Amino acid sequence: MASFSSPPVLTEPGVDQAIRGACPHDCPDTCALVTTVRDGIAIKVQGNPAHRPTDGVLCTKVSRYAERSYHPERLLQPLRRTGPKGSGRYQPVGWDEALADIAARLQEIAARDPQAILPYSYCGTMGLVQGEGMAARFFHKLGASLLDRTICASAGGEALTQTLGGKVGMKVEFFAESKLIVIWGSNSITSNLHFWRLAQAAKRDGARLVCIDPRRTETAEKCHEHIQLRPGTDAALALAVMRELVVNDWLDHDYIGRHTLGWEGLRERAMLWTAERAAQVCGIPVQQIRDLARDWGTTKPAAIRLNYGMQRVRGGGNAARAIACLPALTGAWRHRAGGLLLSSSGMFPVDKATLQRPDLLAGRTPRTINMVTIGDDLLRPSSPQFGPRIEALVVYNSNPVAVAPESARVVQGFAREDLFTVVLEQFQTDTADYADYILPATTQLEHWDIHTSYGHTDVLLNRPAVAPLGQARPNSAVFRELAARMGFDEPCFADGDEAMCRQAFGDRVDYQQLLEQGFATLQIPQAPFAEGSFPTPSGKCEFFSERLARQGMDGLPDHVPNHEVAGSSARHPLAMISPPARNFLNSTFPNVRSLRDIEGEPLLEISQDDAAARGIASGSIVRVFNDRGEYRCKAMVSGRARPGVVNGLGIWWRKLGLDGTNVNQLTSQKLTDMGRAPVFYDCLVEVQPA
Ligand SMILES: Nc1nc2c(c(=O)[nH]1)N[C@H]1C(S)=C(S)[C@@H](COP(=O)(O)OP(=O)(O)OC[C@H]3O[C@@H](n4cnc5c(=O)[nH]c(N)nc54)[C@H](O)[C@@H]3O)O[C@H]1N2
Ligand SMILES: Nc1nc2c(c(=O)[nH]1)N[C@H]1C(S)=C(S)[C@@H](COP(=O)(O)OP(=O)(O)OC[C@H]3O[C@@H](n4cnc5c(=O)[nH]c(N)nc54)[C@H](O)[C@@H]3O)O[C@H]1N2
Ligand code: SF4
Ligand SMILES: [Mo]
Repeated sequence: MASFSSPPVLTEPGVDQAIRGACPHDCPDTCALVTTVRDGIAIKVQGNPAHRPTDGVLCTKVSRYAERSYHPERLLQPLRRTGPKGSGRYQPVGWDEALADIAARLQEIAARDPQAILPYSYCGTMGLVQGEGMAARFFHKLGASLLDRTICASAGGEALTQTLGGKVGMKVEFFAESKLIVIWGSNSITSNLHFWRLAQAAKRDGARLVCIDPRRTETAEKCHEHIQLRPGTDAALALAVMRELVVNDWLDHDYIGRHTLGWEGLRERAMLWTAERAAQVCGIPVQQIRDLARDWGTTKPAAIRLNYGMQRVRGGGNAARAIACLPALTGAWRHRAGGLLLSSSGMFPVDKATLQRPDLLAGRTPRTINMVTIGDDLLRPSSPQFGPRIEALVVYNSNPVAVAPESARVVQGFAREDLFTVVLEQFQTDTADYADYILPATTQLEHWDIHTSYGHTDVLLNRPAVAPLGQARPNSAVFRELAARMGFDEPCFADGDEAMCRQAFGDRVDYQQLLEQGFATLQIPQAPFAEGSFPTPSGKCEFFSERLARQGMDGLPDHVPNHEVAGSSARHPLAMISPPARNFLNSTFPNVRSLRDIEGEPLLEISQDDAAARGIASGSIVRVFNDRGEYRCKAMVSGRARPGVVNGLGIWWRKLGLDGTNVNQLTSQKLTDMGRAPVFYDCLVEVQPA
């Protein structure tokens, strides 16, 4: 297995060596790491002080990355199932035997119809090589079903693309110079820590911070103003702000005239949203809306840090579109410290064609399965509309049994005895418990990779710091081996991991610089849209989207109510949101003892009023339920919860929960208005003492 990684440089006994790397996690900060290695063992993982966005600081979770990598429960050898699916009973098996059997099983299914095979992956690592690199080449050549990777960001991503032309926005460092920062749908202290440090710098310089969030988060608490709206009502708020901008003439007419499209229509739409009407829908004081509009209309430079928390509801796409219109209305983009940032990932010139080789499909057009509806899709029989029943699933970089919505259906699907499931994992997760084969994966300390970011604009290189633990192998190595066993002989299947790191950007990024300092900064103008030049078809900020209209959708943003509107069900009167816990990264880390100890146990935050009405005391066990399922956890009566809304902090492993479930037992497989994304925060429940 020499091909997957040039081994880490050996050091003299007792001498420390520092290896530069990149945090692999699905976090906008994409920190640059420095791992200290002594005698072949990683002894600490720290932030690289030379990398400005990281500034030498890591979050608590990744400061414990060595603890996670050397965890006694790391999977270190391939395993074959011996008990019933879900039982978690396995016996060790050799790599050769496992790979030979897997290749034979996949080949047999592919001979009938390769679309019966489905890859299932997300962002366990954000690396371009261990993510959709060699894996994509393999599944393209195989002709497997394609996976629509929508579970996180596709509603907001699509909204941004329709409005601004792509996942583009402000350069994050200039938030430090803003005079007004609106943190919209984000708990920065938890999930975007390095942005929070910039916001703090701005605050010290006199900036006003406003947070828009149904939960009173630690971030909301530290802002000057907290607008605690009902989940799924952000578009109503944005439209009412627009109306105030119009009636008070806080508009930049010159910018609107030269750099936007569809203002007449949007203006008309906004005029329907009086502050009073929006206040009713959002459940907030009228004055807060007026104040937000005044702040936005009269402060320069003003910036919005939008984040994905606000788009996990039915109208998430429309809401992100409405908010993305606000900077153009006031000409905020003119200043480098003004505008908006949701994601910067569209600014990276990744050579996907070389990395993922979609040409290996050779004219075939496999069906696409939406990862959000994996529960239903695993249970679907063959049909002319759906195509063949899913017979094999290869899971890597993801834990769908814990993270996908409506877990009861997901579990039922994974439990199918006739489904052949392979899971590449570092730990025996809820998903791994349903695998026929579990293949041990390396961690970021053990493999090469290269990274973009969705919160800054630097490319990062990750060198292996230590040799793979036990028999663990990188994802790339597994797919390379499977390709060889299945007779795929294109030269790209022989590319090594470091070679793939070089291919990811070709000569568009200075690889020498990556080797030398671990990161390379993209050359991007400081205020990219000061003179318009949006990457939309019109080159303007598209308030009206011709492309949406052509798809039969509303060309203008509007408020689209939740699927499950609070108050619409007497049996399930409470809205539930399930944002991430500070010390986990989605479902990664609940098994790291020191972090689990900080989080404690699965909790449901409930307001004083809602708890009293139900006879629920803080610390007691509650039953949270709706028609999709039931979940037990501890209640915490808390000022963090808005009356009418409960917060079920995620994402615990099901097997660590009180009754072997987690919060996704309650969420639905319904989709957003745009981007075919999940609606984790659009979910009605009732809560009772257990
Ligand atoms: N520590 C930690 N960091 C993480 C993660 C993690 O699990 N733990 N997850 C990572 C991932 S995958 C992602 S996608 C990013 C997510 O990054 P963010 O989108 O910033 O995610 P959250 O911190 O969940 O912030 C979402 C906030 O949105 C609020 N919210 C819920 N519904 C609504 C709504 O309808 N409107 C508004 N305005 N707000 C709403 C929630 O209460 C929550 O405070 O974070 C990443 N970083
Ligand atoms: N209720 C609710 N559900 C949610 C969310 C929510 O806010 N509320 N958030 C959603 C969001 S934003 C997201 S992004 C998804 C996240 O869903 P996932 O991307 O599935 O994220 P994780 O749960 O962190 O699972 C990643 C797994 O990949 C593994 N892994 C890490 N690195 C490697 C590697 O190099 N190789 C292999 N083979 N495996 C590796 C980790 O051990 C981990 O088990 O969850 C979604 N689910
Ligand atoms: S999870 Fe985020 S904040 Fe923590 S080290 Fe990784 S990139 Fe940095
Ligand atoms: Mo995410």
